[in-house]
Amino acid sequence: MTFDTLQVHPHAALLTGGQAALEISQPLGGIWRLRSRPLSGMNGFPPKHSFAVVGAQPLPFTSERLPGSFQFSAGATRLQITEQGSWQLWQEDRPVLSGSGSSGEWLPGSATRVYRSRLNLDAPAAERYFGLGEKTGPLNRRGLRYTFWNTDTLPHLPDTDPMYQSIPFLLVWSQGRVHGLFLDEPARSQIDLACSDPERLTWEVEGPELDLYAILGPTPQEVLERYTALTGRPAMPALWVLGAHQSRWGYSSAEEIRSVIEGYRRHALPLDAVHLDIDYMNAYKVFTFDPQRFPDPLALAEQAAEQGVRLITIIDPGVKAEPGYTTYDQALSAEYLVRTDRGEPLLGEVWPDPAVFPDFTRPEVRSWWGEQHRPLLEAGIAGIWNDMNEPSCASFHSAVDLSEVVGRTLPDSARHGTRRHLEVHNVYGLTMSQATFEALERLRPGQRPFVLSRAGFAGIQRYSAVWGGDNSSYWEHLEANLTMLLSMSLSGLSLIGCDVGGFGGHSSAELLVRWTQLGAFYPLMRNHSARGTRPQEPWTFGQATTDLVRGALELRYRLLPLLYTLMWRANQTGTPPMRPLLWHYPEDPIAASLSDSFTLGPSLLVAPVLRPEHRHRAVYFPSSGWVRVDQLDGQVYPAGFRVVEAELSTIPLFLAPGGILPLAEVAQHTGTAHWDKLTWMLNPATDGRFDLYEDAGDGPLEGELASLRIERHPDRIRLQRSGVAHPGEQLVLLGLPHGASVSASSNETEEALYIEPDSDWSELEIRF
Ligand code: MIG
Repeated sequence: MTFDTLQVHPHAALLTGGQAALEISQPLGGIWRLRSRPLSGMNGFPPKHSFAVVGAQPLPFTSERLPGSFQFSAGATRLQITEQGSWQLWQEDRPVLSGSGSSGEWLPGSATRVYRSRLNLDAPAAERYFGLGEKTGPLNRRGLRYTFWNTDTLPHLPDTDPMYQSIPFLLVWSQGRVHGLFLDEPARSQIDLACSDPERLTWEVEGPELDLYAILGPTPQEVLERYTALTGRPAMPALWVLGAHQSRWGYSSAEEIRSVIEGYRRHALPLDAVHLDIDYMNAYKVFTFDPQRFPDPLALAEQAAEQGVRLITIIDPGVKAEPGYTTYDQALSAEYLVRTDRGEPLLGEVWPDPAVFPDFTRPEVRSWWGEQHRPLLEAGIAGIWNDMNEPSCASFHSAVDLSEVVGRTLPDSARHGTRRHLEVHNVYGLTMSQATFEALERLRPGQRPFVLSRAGFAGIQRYSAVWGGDNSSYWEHLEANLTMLLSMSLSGLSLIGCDVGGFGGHSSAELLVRWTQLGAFYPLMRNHSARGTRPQEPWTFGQATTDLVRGALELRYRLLPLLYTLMWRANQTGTPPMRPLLWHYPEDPIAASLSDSFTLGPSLLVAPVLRPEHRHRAVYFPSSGWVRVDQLDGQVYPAGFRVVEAELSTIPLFLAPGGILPLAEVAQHTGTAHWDKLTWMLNPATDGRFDLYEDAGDGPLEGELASLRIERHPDRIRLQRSGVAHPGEQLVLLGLPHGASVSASSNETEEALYIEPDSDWSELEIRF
């Protein structure tokens, strides 16, 4: 290829030459977009509908022609494209990426129908690769390759690929600095991260275009802030969503739901939501209840509400093809269904059999689907769980060329309006969640929607929580899921979780305890298990286990002020609550390599026990001065690795120097996000600050902040509070020398200084 022509438009530059065209733009500050496609006629680029990008506000930049190349610059960044088509991007004169893109080649071997486009980047040995959303394998993905093709996979193993979601976003780390690459192509694609060639990163898309966004850092915070400005910030959940959820594939009558709630309350176990899996439906017909087993859903929801519990129903995309069933009849007559390449509605088999599939890529189908939720909301259902939306399809009644079916899904050639399934497969779940989210917003104004989705694409965070699908009750999955969740966090997702206790297989008492302890830090905490496995409600494991699980659930409820604030931060800035150490310590190569611990927010280090019978574990402190908070031991931890104790009753937690941890009282379920009584745990080794976000717990984001500030001097500490006051506050200061004198009532032990200030305090001084 040789680019010979540069056209400069107000917010884009177009390079053309030979058969290729490359459009360059700056859709947001700090983001360069490079869109390649084969040159067709004289007009390079037809308008594109992106399902992922919602936030572009093109910025001006300068374009110049130099000898042998073209140069584009904005602020401290500079992009150079040679006439031969190779790309170089610099930030403050440091190279960020170099490579090239080609588009619209025929894929060898599949001569008739498939295009291929290809990104080709240098992969210097010092680079590490993070992100890619829900993928198995280590946090650093260098040396591996992955496919983006949403797939229903059961069970998943350490190397299972692809999984349910496709988030084609990569975070590239190089000597403590990071940048992001987002490939906005929902068609099937494969990324090779220095696997086939140790010095190359390639990304191949089965489509005619290559639409790449290069997102500058240099910190993870900046990259994710930009990426979520582009693809949307995570929706803010209602507070109850952050409470404990209980689910099981197998709850099959109203009676059983009542007895689960009753079991929770009888054992004084906190609970906010119960999920109704497929068995609540009448013959797997979505938007119906079985009249025998669930005769009065509204009464059930009301009884649950009296116990502070909400109900969530599963909704799958497969619609039973049964004349007389309204949802089917309407979809058929309005032509809302995915079709075969010969034009008839595609008939497959999922839970309903035969089943048809709504085409959620079309806005009119989304609003029609949304309307179907009315009866569920009228029955008091609080949230919707979207499963099987890769979409999963087990077999076909329509005549289908099986060589066109990749995984358990629809054939590549199926039709979504004018698009082929191959082009939009990966956004099926995203658009289904969009339909659901927008319906809940519309039908229940003033309440924040709760949608939980299994499949997803870049942008899913705008609409939906996601969970990691069908894990198993293996210790290995406890650990593997943690790595996966941290990858998801690095990919713009915030409201995430995995099935606590494991979905497939039989959990053991100890595994359930350790999983609940770690799950207390998942933004979405749900115990879920499969039909045919041993029950997984805590009390089925006996009293001792129930007590241990209660401890973990109570910890969860104590953490709610922190979690809620972190979800609000995610909503404002895209910063995820669960952060691998690399987030705050990108310059520390050891911290950047760890995925068996993480921080919840800026300063709470969580070091879960991931192995059976282990009562100790190694913890890495990226700096000195951390203090333990799950149990107070009076120690101040130096930087580096330490082995710490971890009895079965606890999960080791540490607070960074300057760290502030707000804790609520234990509760059986959530109320509002105004915390009457708060305990602030502080590590006043250095200055610090925490802004707590509080509001009604649902509805508009019109909250207020309560701020606490630590000012550290060699011989004294000043604490200041401002904003919302709390009727009952306690301060627990850790890691201090003994013999402090405080201007408020206090109590000192070996491990901590406890202060009870007046309810209207604004400043306190602690002298040594
Ligand atoms: O074919 O609805 O991942 O959470 O319990 C299995 C039954 C379908 C898969 C989901 C799982 C759910 C199950 N579903």
